[in-house]
Amino acid sequence: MGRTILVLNGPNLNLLGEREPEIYGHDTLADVEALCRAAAEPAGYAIDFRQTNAEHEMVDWIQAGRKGLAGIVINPAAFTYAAYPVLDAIKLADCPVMEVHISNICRREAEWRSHSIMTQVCTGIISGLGIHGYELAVRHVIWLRSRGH
Ligand code: CA2
Repeated sequence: MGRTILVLNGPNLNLLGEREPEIYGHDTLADVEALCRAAAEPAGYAIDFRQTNAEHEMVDWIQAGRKGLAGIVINPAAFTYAAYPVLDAIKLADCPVMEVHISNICRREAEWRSHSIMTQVCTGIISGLGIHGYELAVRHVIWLRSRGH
């Protein structure tokens, strides 16, 4: 088991903090990265933090980390709803995979945002806790590993 947690972010999250702050808050993706590092590094884990707007890149990154990672934390963003290649890649991962959404996808204005296709292949989901959800997901991976899961 490795000591790296891969934190993946899907399309448009590079704009976090610039749009719709009433839903997603004012923090940027750099703030999210700092939060993840602050949770992981004192426990002896490294964070590999990435964002992409391209589905094939997301699949490649999950595949590359298939073995040897402590865990994956993923906010699939709009890939959540229809990106079956990403779902298949997650299914093949050999480590815990935590799905994170900044907003509560079950109480959004658009009904389609409630139905994640990813949850069925993830270890768990955190949704609606803002960027704190990323920190909790990182801590959960570490907690699982400390108990030999
Ligand atoms: O709540 C989340 O974290 C989401 O995964 C964000 C996705 C959205 O499609 C999901 O339904 C929920 C991406 C939202 C659009 O991108 C933005 C990025 C920054 C600021 C505003 C929107």
